[in-house]
Amino acid sequence: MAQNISVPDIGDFKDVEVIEVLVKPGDQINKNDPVVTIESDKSSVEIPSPAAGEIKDLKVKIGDKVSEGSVLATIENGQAASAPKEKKIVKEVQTQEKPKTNGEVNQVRQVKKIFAEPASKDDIDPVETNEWIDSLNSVIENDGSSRASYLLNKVIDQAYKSGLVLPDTRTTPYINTIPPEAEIKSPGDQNIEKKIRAYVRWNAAAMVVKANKKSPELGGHIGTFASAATLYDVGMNHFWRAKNNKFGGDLIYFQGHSAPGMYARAFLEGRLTSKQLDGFRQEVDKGGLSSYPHPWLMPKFWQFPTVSMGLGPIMAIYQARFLKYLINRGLIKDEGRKIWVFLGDGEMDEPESLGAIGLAAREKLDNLIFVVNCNLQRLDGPVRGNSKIIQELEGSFRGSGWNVIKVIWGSYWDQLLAKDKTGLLIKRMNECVDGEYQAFKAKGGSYVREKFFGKYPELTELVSSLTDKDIWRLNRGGHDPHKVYAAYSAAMQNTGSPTVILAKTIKGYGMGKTGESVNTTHQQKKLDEEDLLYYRDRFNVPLTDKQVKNIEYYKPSENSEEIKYLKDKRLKLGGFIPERSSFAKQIKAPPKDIFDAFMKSTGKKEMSTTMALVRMMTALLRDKNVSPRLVPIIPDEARTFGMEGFFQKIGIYAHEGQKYEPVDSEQLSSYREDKSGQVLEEGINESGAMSSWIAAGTAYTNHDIEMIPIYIFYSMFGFQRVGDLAWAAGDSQARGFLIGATAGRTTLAGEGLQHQDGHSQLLASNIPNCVSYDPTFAYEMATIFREGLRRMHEKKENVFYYITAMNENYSHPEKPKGCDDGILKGMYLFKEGKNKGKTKVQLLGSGTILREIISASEILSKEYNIDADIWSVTSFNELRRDGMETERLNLLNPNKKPKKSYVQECLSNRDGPIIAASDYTRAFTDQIRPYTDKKFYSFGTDGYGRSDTRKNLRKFFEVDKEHIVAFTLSALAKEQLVGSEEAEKAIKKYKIDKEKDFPANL
Ligand SMILES: Cc1ncc(C[n+]2csc(CCOP(=O)(O)OP(=O)(O)O)c2C)c(N)n1
Ligand SMILES: [Mg+2]
Repeated sequence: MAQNISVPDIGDFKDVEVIEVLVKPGDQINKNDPVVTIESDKSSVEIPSPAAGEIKDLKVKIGDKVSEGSVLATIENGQAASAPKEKKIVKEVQTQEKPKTNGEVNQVRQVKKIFAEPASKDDIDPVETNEWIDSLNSVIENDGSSRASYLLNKVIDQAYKSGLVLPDTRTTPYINTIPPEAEIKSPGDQNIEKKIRAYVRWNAAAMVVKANKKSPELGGHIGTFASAATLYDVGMNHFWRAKNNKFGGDLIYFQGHSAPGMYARAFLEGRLTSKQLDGFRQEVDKGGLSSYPHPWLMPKFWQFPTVSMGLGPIMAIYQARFLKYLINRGLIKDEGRKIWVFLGDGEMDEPESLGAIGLAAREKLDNLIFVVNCNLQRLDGPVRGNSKIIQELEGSFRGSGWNVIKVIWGSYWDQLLAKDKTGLLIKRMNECVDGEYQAFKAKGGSYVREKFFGKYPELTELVSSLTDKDIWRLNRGGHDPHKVYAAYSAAMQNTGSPTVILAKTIKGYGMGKTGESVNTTHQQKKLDEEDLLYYRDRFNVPLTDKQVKNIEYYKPSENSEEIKYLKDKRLKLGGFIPERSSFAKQIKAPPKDIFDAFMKSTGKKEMSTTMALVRMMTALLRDKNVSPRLVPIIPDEARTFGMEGFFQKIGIYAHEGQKYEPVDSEQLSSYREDKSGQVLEEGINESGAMSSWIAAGTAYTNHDIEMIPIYIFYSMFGFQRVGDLAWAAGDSQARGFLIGATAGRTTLAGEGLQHQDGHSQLLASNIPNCVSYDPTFAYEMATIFREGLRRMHEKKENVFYYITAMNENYSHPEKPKGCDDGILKGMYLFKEGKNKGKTKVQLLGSGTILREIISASEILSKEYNIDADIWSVTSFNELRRDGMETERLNLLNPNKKPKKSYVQECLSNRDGPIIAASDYTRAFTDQIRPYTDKKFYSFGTDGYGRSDTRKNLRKFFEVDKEHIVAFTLSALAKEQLVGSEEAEKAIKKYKIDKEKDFPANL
């Protein structure tokens, strides 16, 4: 029996136009297959079939207007009822955790509520105190730790109910989280590992010192890696699994300026030669090693650019989330891969470092492990001289729901802590601040005896049998491979939350007086002979004095136990790290006909380029190759850009699915969260969205799968807000689209100064591998977008695209013949002047201002008998790049016939001066000024934006058609091509206020 397919609840919209009919009579379709696409003035959305079956009658055609209930088609053999959209079943609801008790009634005697009073500091009844502690100990012994925790939780709940002020539980005492008894022991050979570590340390320091002998300009850091060597070594020997044909590989974000340590290890592994080490920081000639991790400069080695502090942590968090996204969408296997992130304690000051830790906990990213190297120092001095960075970070991470593992004290402290029955040692550890801890390691054992242990007679007694040397040897957790191994093991086991390891170390460890734990350590890049000999002795590096003086690297023979051990460890872990590779398959660019619809005129129908783009994305979602790889990323602006149709169609990624029935569940564009959802809805979080975009744009190397991220944002909150991340994206060779929507200083009307973008194109132009466009018409957008897909995802070029999209609705003409090449190169002749007028002008426009240019040309022709050639400039940025390259080539070949830049090719044989205008600052259009001999006048929107109507704004910034006409006449008058009185008349006619100040001053 035939059933109707009708329009479901589409919210407040009525009389919405059908823009695509996707089925015909006789088609067999499945439930939820799209039947038609409808489009309001803001967004387009597909209407899915409520049932499977054969299409019988089509009741609508393109151009028809429909509302809720309108019948679209009939379907036979349909099983489900049509009209009202079925109620969605709430998916992925997790079962409620069962109570652990059998409905136990709280039988505890109720006590009188009291007003909160601070906790007493004195022990007024030590016997009672001991009874409590004994009770706890006996529960732990007899019923286990889980029961003990349960009881404590109950007691704490009761205490809160009674109004007690409880101790601050954000932090735990200043001791290791893992007690010695619970430490998992390393299976490694400590003697060999110690030697390997010594060689890596030596070679890392030597390469920095050698480079600076060549030239002090080269710089480098010794102290950072010196403090982190053990943290890296334990990971390299025991934990980090490389990518190979059986496993996707762990991803390690190395702290930027610890790079010498990674090179030094790669040297021992035989991956780098001593000549390459000699080329540290000399990157201009081939073969040198980059100063910091830069995939752009060492594309087979480094994976993640981390040296701009704060970017590593936020990018890594979104990387971990994206890994789960790929797994949950069924695009890659879950292999238990981990993401390790190495950070400086000073780096944790960056807002980006801590800014996304809430998301990591919320998304239960147990594939993520942060290791913060807490050497207590940054560049100028202590990170937190007056308090303790480890405690501060513990509080922040615990508060956000992370698993925190503190690695503060090394094994030499274990016995002292075991002997400390009264808790006085822990009290002393708790009360000391980092400024003191730093000084302890700079000033030697007797100083520590006096200043640390000496505060309490009991502690002086505790270390009375230790020599000053013994006290000096009391090590910090981050330098103790046993403690580090135990922490890494625990982090690997943890499930349900991300882990942070807070490891206490010494900056410049082993550097002696000149560089250990002193405020100037960070910039220490030279070691004199004495320092070098000290460093060699400290770590027992088998080099002669002469070799030390020559600053030779040390590498034992290939047959030595150290090299065999080190290689064997890496072999067992699947290969070397870091290494960058890609085995991703290309994505075939979609057939031309997907884009054909955009090449035609829209007739009277008006739409914005944003709408055209969203339509293109909707069409791409029907292409079976492209569809699964699209990653639409939106920071809470889907409705602004008319993308709410995606919610239903492809779902919003949510790792827990949707645990609630959305308030708008009856509507077609209902908010649908799904474990396998495709849209990354990032909330109001541009840095996070950009980090997601980078993760998706580099999936081809990090996960061997080519993805197509499309991040759409308010253009003002793009490069300006996250410029450094965009730079890192370029370094990472991310591929994908950035769409600066609601673009243009006067096109986004009514939003004001902080919203109206007049320079994002210029910011984009500074990133060498960012290709940017400011298209006006749908066919330009389609041509550019299609080429972007082809270049990036089919040809695998390491570029990314920035395209500005506007929210101004207007009709779009048909694509003029033969302009594809010009659209992509940056300009093409949109319309030629009729050559009937008395003189001629070349009008160049980009984005929405091209339309003002077109209108101005009509006035010029009709009222002033002036012909204009109209050029649509899709990219002043690309034109400039071509111009610069051509000019350089010509200067280098003075004896050859000069080549023409593309701008010259277009304009040199044309008559009249050039008038160029855009919705960006004049610097944008001015970019091509050097590449033409003609008189060049540029107009733009220099100055702060402000809220008003588009018309008023264009008048204010002097980029409306009237100003363009008047300025053109003036320019022609200057060239003596028209009389100046004509220009004067026009200025009067259009009521242009000559007294008004230059907009940039207002
Ligand atoms: C965004 C940014 N600002 C400043 C710097 C310059 N810088 C490099 S290292 C450093 C100090 C780092 O201290 P910390 O994070 O504690 O690392 P450590 O060397 O102590 O391990 C600074 C300020 C940078 N690399 N990035
Ligand atoms: Mg530090």
